[in-house]
Amino acid sequence: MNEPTSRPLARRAAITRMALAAAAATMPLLATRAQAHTEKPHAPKAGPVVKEQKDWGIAGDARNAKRRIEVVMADNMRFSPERIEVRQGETVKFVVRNTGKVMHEFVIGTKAENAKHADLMVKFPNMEHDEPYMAHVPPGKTGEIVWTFNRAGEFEFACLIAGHYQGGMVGTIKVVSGGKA
Ligand SMILES: [Cu+2]
Repeated sequence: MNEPTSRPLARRAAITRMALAAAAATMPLLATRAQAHTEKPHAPKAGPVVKEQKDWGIAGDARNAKRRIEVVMADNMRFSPERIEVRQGETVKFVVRNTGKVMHEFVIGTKAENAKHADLMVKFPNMEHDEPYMAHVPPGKTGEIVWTFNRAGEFEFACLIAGHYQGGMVGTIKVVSGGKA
């Protein structure tokens, strides 16, 4: 109160410091997230799959997969089929074929999770990522994943390659609880 002229300056300095601190706090977070993805090689999976419960299910065992679903990915940014329905508790072996001329991927998740991940892929287009709920499939090749849908709900499968998700390369998976699928 006794230094009316110096106060606004001090406040501005404080605001700048806060802004810098905020920027410093977010930058490493992004870097760490991207790094966490790059640490995992794209090479074929070796050793046991880490089974982590996700909102959209958990990694499954191939021997429990009584159902096999073929999904085709094409350069028109579409999956075929675009809608899949499974029963809660069902373990599905997805055989994902890329009939296009560019890389595509099949990533299962919630709508929110895929959207978040897709944003990250736009910011870091070369970000490598590999999880049991993803299949990265080069042109002309076929990928496989085994997933257990132990939670009911509406989920998504998507190609998160920069531009593809935004181009509408998304499908839906409905996991129905109870006896009917
Ligand atoms: Cu794609």
